[in-house]
Amino acid sequence: MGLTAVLGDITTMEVDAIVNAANAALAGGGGVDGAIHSAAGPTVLEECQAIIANQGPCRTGRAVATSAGALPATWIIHVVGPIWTQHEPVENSTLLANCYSSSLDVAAELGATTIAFPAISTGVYRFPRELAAPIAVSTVLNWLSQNKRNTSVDTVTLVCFDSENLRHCQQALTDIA
Ligand code: AR6
Repeated sequence: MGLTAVLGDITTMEVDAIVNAANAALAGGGGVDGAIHSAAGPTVLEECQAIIANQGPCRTGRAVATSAGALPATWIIHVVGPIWTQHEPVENSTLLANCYSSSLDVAAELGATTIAFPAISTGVYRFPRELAAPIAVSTVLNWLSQNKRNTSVDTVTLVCFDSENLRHCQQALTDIA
């Protein structure tokens, strides 16, 4: 069981499930969401639209799964991060932590062993990166230690798209792990 941080493009990760930093409408967009949909192909957006038609918009911090289309992964877990300017700092932290724990809950329901996360909310949604990284690291480590006896999830990778996010994640791993 373990948590690591790497520099890379999440669309290329050969893991069971990758997490997408989506919006409430699961409508696709820019950033990692755009990269995932364009690499996965149109079937994933169709599945997203079916989920929205069935349940309405996704609440912040909640995760849903689709297949992964043309990606090497088997599943995409779509989760909506907090928009930094819409909440107080404490609520932002709770909502971001919920993104990581609810995605891991969904991964466990799917029976996924390996899961990769992007740095949720640290792009367009403007969550400060130095605050987001320790929340990601501590939430994943807590979830793994609380669920180690009864989960398929074994290996979690934080995929950083730039060296600044990687530095924050490595610092958080050093401080917390
Ligand atoms: N692999 C890994 N990380 C990536 C990749 C990639 N291919 N591309 C970007 N990132 P953002 P958010 C990093 O804006 O802040 C979308 O339009 C990026 O460097 O993608 O949660 C959605 O539709 C950043 O650190 O997501 C929503 O409307 C991180 O991914 C909205 O943006 C997150 O940046 C969500 O905003």
